[in-house]
Amino acid sequence: MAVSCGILGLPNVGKTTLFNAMTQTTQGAAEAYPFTTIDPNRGRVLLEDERLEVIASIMKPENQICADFPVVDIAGLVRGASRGEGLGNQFLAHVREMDMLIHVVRCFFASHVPHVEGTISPVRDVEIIDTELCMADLEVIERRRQRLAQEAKGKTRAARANEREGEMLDRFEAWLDTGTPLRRQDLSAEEEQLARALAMVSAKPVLYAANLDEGDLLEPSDNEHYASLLEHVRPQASEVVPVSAQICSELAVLTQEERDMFMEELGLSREVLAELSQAVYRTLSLITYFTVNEKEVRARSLRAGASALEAAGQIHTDMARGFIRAEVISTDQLAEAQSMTVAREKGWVRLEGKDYRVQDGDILYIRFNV
Ligand SMILES: Nc1nc2c(ncn2[C@@H]2O[C@H](COP(=O)(O)OP(=O)(O)OP(=O)(O)O)[C@@H](O)[C@H]2O)c(=O)[nH]1
Ligand SMILES: [Mg+2]
Repeated sequence: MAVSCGILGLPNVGKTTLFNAMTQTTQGAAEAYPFTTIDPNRGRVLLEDERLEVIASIMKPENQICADFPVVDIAGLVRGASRGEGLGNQFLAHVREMDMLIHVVRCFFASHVPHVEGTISPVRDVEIIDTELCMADLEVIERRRQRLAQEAKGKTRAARANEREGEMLDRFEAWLDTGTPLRRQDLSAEEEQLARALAMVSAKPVLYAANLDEGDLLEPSDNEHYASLLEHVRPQASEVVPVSAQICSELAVLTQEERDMFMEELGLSREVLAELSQAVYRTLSLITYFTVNEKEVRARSLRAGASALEAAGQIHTDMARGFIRAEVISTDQLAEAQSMTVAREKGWVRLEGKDYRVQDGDILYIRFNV
């Protein structure tokens, strides 16, 4: 599934540092001055999954292939961006293309890294960005209204069709005027569709990455800024993941052995980047299923609630066209059986039809005929 995830936030909060960590590269320039990033950095995040190893140990394929998703490190956004301040509209154009946003919020001190607002204050920073997103959407509404009016001129049929959309735009406008992003409203299916069609930036799901000093990573809630951010976000549906972009970017380019040693030195038991990727999947409501043959075991991402037919179409269009049945077993059951033969004897390999809702951790073998 080609879902893309954009990294946004004020300048100098550690967006590029986090991008480098997530993509395990040193591709983006991360410097202690604002607007280091102008053109977006683009990369892919590999989603490590222990279940691949479990399946591989039983099925012995030649290769293991992780699921991955594209991530884009966008230029820093400042107060007034929706009016063209900073990199303004250029920045917002990139946000429009994204399916979700990781909003990096600075909680680290580092006196050598200037903050564009002068002080560390995560809640204020979140509000600045939310305001800019709302203002950008208000502008979209304005332009859309002009367009609808023009289309409808002298045509009663078009005027009537546009009326419904006009009503929805009125509701959006009233909400946005109060400074509340559309993602925090309970939108109807129709409203959600319109927000998506117009690429409303404040409607995109957000995940907060609280960027902490390395010393605070062990006990994030000891950091007062992190605590205030949590409190602020609590009434929203969004998650907050504590990270230290700096440490993660240093860890990301090490070998597994070096990484284990470094983490032990830091007293760190959590795989911070894996937690972040998992939160991305939850935010996008994605699940992981697996396909396996002699050549490879492969993790694939799918929208939660999607059918076996959709999964088949994602693997190959022929598989969807000639779909007969899906053979399904959960990773847990395969692990318990320790072989497909035993699993079959136990009746754990089920035959499912095209409407079967794929579950997280399912191993799918699609039978098809074209
Ligand atoms: N101490 C500390 N410094 C950090 C951390 N993350 C980033 N920095 C530093 O903050 C500065 C800015 O980091 P960048 O990753 O370039 O920030 P950015 O948000 O991409 O900035 P722009 O591209 O200018 O908007 C660099 O000097 C980083 O080394 C962190 O977790 N801890
Ligand atoms: Mg940057």
